Parts: sequence; structure tokens; C-alpha cells
Amino acid sequence: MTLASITPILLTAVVVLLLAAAAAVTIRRRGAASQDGSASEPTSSIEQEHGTRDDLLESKDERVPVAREPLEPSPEVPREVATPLRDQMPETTAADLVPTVEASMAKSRGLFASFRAARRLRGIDSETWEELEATLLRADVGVATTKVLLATLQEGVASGTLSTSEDLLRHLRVALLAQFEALEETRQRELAFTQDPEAVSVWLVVGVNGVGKTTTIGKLANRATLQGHKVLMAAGDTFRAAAGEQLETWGERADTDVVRGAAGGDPSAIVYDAIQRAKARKYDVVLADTAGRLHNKVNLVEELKKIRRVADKAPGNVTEVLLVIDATTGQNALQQARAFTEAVAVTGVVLTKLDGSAKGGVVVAIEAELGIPVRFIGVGEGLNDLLVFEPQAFVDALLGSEPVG
Ligand SMILES: Nc1nc2c(ncn2[C@@H]2O[C@H](COP(=O)(O)OP(=O)(O)OP(=O)(O)O)[C@@H](O)[C@H]2O)c(=O)[nH]1
Ligand SMILES: [Mg+2]
Repeated sequence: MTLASITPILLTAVVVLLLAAAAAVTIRRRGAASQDGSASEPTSSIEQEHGTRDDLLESKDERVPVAREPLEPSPEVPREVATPLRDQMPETTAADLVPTVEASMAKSRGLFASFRAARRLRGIDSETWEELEATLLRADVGVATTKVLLATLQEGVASGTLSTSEDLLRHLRVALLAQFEALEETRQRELAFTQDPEAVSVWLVVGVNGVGKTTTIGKLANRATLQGHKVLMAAGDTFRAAAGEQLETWGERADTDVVRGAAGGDPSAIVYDAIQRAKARKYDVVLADTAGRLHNKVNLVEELKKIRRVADKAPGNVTEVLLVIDATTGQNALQQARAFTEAVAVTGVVLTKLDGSAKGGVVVAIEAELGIPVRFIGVGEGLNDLLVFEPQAFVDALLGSEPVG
């Protein structure tokens, strides 16, 4: 056989071998694809050109959201998490530890502990008075009240009954308690309900912006609910956009219903609606939030007067007006608080943010200068961080009790 005669035969054999190999590869690929069940569909011309739909999704990293995103959030990721305002609000649960006034007043007590340490083993001299005055002012007892307290102590020294720094602190304790005693008759431990069986009790909560009104309402609602009362909250702050939503979050936490109106609406109308609803559905009390800021002070005062008037019309009966004051801005807030006491007859003060503040002495100034009893103290951002104000426990927590050596 010549080379020329076998060349066509060789070429034919090579072509046959190549075709056989190609067929084997195609069969293997189909077999593998059909095992994961994904390749039985015929491929379109677009897919042939750009890849399959799955390839497209994967290449743009869209496969997971398109294919797997659940319609509802999973139980581990509650819907609240997606709401920015709720994210910003402090986490709190009914199982929060119940705080103590002693733990909450550690910073204020530190001031008096420093005074003790500085005056240890020394008699009473001019420095003693300077340091005691500075300590009282730093604790935010206020200039006027500090003067009165120091005068009482100086009398004791002059009459020979007080001769050491520890004597001074002991007497200060007595003087502070005597001052709290002055308002003891009006200081009910529990918030009042109407005596009229046909009426609905209303508790109004007022104060300048940011002092903790809405937070306090949440805590009070929780407290009253745990005591067995049926509580309805009224979102009377229509001035600040997020105020209604914030109150609703507290409603969920405290397991309490909330009546809301449109943003920018009339707060008195919302309080009125809440009272009607409370009457119809037999709620015991309407807890009304109010704005802390309006376009100007006159507007705010006029609006509060109107809310109070409306809330006090039958079947509504305003049994408490609580003025919320922020301890960290003590003497300043005190000035602002006067405007509120003129607008609405305040029945008690809630002093917030005592936790972490060294200004616990402002309680003394509030009672002395505003003549209104402090009823509750706020000691944190959680549901349970509200304590009934007890003068004895408060004074003990403020002054501490380590003896001077
Ligand atoms: N540490 C501490 N923070 C508090 C306390 N009470 C309130 N706050 C915080 O103070 C801030 C303001 O509280 P709000 O309840 O919104 O105050 P508000 O008076 O309703 O404010 P406006 O609606 O703007 O007038 C929030 O961050 C609260 O978590 C408290 O007793 N202790
Ligand atoms: Mg508020």
C-alpha cells in the first residue's frame, strides 16, 4: 500500500475518533446535570449566549435574595429590628432587675464620701463650711436651700450640740428629712384614681422636651398594669414626628393600648378620644403624653391648659398632673418647671435620670423651691427603672453612713 492510498483511510479514522470522543463528553455532562435535576429544560438562545438564568442571578449575586428571601421576617429577626426608632430606644424587658435607690445614687453619695474623707479627724473650721457648701452645691441642692441648711447647722455648732463633721452630716440628715416632712401630707405613694364610678381617671404628664415624659409614661403604665388596672395611653404629643411611634413601642412593652392621632393634629382631641374610648371599654385610667416643645412657650402653656380643660370634662377626671424634671439639668429645669406649675395644677414631680448623675440633691431644691412633692424617681431607661420616692431611703442613699474616724 502506498502512503497516498492509506491517507484518506487515516483521515477518516481520526474524524471518527474525534466524533466519538465528543459524543462521550456530551453524554457524561447530560448525565451529571440530570442527577441534580437542573438540566432537563431546553436552553434558550439567550441562555446559550449569556449563560442560564441561574448563572445570571449568581453572577450578579442576586440568587439568594430572589430565591430565598422569606415573605415574613423569620422569628429570630423580629420586624421591630427594621424600625430605626425602635433600634434607638433602649432594650428593656419585664425581667429587668429592679433597681435600688442606693445603687442609683452612688455618684451623689460619692460627693459626701469625699467630704467625709477630707474632714476626717479634723474639727469644724472655716474650711469645713466651705467644703460642705461646695458639696451641697455640687449635689445640686441649690443656693437658697444650701444657705438655709448651713444656717441650721451653724446654729447647732454655736449652741455646742455639734462639734465634728460627722455631727454635721448627722444633723444635715435630720434637717433634710424635716424639709421633706413639710410636703409629706401631699405626698401620696400611689397615684390617685377618681372616686366617681362613672368617671375615667386621667393622669397628665408634662415637662420640657427631652426630660423623659414618654419614657416615664411607659414605666407608669407598666406599674399600673401590674397592679391590675386597665390602662389606656393617649399620644398627646403631636408636635414631634416620632412621638406617637415611641409611645406605641412603650405600649407594646407595658402591654398597654395606645390612642394615636395624626401628626400635627390637635392633642386635646386625642385626649378626648382616649377618654371616650376608655369610658366605652371600661379602662381605669388614661395616661396622656404631651409635647415638651411647641413653637413658643406661650403656645405650649396655652395648649396644656386646653388639654387639661378638655381632659377634666365628664366623663374625664384629671386626678394627677405629673411634672417630669431631668435631674441632670436640675437647677435649669427648675426654672422651666415654674412655667408648667403656673399653667396646670401639678400634683407631683417625677425626677428622671438620677442614675449616673451626681445631682441627686436637686430633689431637695425641687421640694423647697417649687413646693411640689417628688413622687417618683427615674433611675434608668428600662421598664422597671422607676422608684417611689421615699425620703428616708433617699437621704440615706445621698449622704451615706460611713462613720468619720
Ligand atoms: N438614664 C436615664 N435615661 C432616661 C430616664 N428617663 C428617660 N431617659 C432617657 O431620656 C431620653 C428622653 O426621654 P423621652 O421619654 O423621649 O423624653 P420626653 O420628655 O418624652 O421628650 P420629648 O418628647 O422630646 O419632649 C431618652 O433617651 C430616654 O431613654 C432615666 O430615668 N434614666
Ligand atoms: Mg416625649
